Amino acid sequence: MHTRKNTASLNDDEKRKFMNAVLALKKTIKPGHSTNIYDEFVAIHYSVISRIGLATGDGGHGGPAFLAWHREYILRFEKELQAVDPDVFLPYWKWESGNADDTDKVFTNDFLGEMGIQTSGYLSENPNSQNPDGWTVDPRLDQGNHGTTLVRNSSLNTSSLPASAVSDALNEDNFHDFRPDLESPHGTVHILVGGHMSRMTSPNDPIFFLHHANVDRIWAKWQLTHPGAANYNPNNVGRQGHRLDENMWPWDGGESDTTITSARPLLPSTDPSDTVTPRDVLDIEALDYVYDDVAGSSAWNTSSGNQNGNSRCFIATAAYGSELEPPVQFLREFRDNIILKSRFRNSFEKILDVYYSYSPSVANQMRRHKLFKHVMKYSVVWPFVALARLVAFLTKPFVKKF
Ligand SMILES: [Cu+2]
Repeated sequence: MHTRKNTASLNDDEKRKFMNAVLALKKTIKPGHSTNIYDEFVAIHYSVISRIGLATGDGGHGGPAFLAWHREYILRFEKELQAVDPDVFLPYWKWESGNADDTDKVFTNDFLGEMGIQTSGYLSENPNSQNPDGWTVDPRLDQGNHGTTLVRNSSLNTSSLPASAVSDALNEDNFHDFRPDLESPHGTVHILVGGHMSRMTSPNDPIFFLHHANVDRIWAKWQLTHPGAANYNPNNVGRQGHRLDENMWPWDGGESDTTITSARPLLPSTDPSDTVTPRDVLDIEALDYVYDDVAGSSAWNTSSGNQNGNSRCFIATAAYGSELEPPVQFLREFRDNIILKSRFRNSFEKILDVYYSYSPSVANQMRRHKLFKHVMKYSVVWPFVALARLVAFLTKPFVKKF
């Protein structure tokens, strides 16, 4: 089991190892293959948009399998990175957090490179000390003709990143509403980064994989409260390859073929027995990874143990519908930065243990019964938030923080 972390929390070593593994994939051509491992991934993403055979149309976007297809796709990419260096994992770009740091720390020259044309750093076409071989985009995989030098918009307005759309999506109760509610802001982020990221050949820019790790993380978060097959594609609609038990191209045993002729010669051949359906990828823990702030479904049954404290304001989260809501984030910070750093720490931890043991079931009831949710929100959670704000205000060293 490995953990995918927020990019903003990576240390220099983790960043360097990740970028070096990405460069290794760009340099390595497997025996008998026609292009490097990295560009094979670009070719697959490009090719999924149009298929014939048993399946027609886009097998990975604009339908229920959007999330499942990309989960499998980036997991395979991560496995290739780990074949280069077993310490490497996919970091995620937490673009919905509303915190500029979460974005600014992604676009730096010691990592994925700044915005605009990549003229220095790991992804520059010009060889340099970080990347002696340079980085070029294959013209056959350049939908939109952005050129062989990797390019992005010249700047990224972090305040226009779609934060509230994600909390709205997390509030949805069924997959049929959740999936388009997440796919839409995901597309906005592609466009905001711009350049190569704005087309179906977007994996040309490695930021793609950090962006999609975050999309996958948001799905995993929603799945905490909506687990399993019952919460996938309940109406069972969609093109071939989008339903729960249908194979997803290119892991479909040859049931379909791409119509994207420029990409076809670059595709790796697939083993007919290597098939994957959406059902196969519903549970991230079964796929052997977790996110640093999504403990996995077991968190709801665990009363103690370190699941990473961040996501455990159960009742407040249920009251506000999302843990991204400011009052929930405030309570979390209040707990971590004031109470757990004060001299009351020991007694407060005992209270927390009790809270963690009973609150998931209360939170589940709140999700089921609207009236109960409202009663709890205004009679318990809201007064508690107000009280905590007062304490935070009166606790002098922390006044500025809030
Ligand atoms: Cu995609």
